[in-house]
Amino acid sequence: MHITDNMNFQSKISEISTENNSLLCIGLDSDINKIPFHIKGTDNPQYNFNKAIIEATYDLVCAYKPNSAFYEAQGEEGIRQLKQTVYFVKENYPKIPVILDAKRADIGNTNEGYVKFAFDHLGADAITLHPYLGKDALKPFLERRDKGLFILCRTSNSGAGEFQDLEIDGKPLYQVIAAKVAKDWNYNGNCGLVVGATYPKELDIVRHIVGNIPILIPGIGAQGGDLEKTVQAGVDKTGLNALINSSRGIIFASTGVNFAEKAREEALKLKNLINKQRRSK
Ligand code: OMP
Repeated sequence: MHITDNMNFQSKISEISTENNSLLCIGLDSDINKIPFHIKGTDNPQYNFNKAIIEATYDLVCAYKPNSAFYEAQGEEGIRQLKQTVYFVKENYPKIPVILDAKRADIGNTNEGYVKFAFDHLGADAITLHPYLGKDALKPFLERRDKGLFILCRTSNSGAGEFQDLEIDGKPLYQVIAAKVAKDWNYNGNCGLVVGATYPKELDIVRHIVGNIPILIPGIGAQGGDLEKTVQAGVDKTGLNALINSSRGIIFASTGVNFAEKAREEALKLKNLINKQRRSK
């Protein structure tokens, strides 16, 4: 067991964000069809690809976020390589948390199964969750005080407002979720929210509602989110607790043999741009 296994997720994030001076989260969305040809032909292509990306960027990030979809798509081979990836980070860079992006949630006893898979089998430090079934159903997750839970609040997609903007007592649903999570669900200090970088105005509102809880912010890079506005709106008063994710924009910066080097270049560029905005807030 690593020393960091006893720390709660928010402390882990604060520690590594400070140590690496970074709010950058790299999304390990290692689509088998997009990984470089010379890696695709190896025995564990998704793992080998991830390992190279991690070795090239571990000093530039505050977290890694593999999206389960790209591993599930490869069946049991993919799941095995997802687990290998999580353990590679745990064993070599134990201070860096791994967020499993799986967007889970079901009724309570079913969630027990998801909890076991994500945290006990795969070894992830955090997971993304849907809020739709409510606090009671999410108890098996909420009770894991050693893990981080990122609840979807305002997603990055263009149709996000279809439900998330529906008003309840004059307030859009995403704001109701933000307030619920921060004030009611976070009794173990393990909750965070997901807000897309494509909605900086909404991100600003959410940050004001929730104080200093961690916000995972995808949508920079391939989805075209505005970095300057995102950083200004996303960080808390101390300039921390925003995890700004880019997946394709970094990991597929090049498909040549130099892919890891190029990923590092992109990651460094983004990390520095984030810090520049952070300082000017
Ligand atoms: P890129 O667009 O390639 O940077 O990837 C974004 C990643 O963040 C993907 O894994 C998405 O599934 C995920 N994501 C969003 O893009 N939008 C959201 O609102 C929420 C997520 C997420 O939960 O991470």
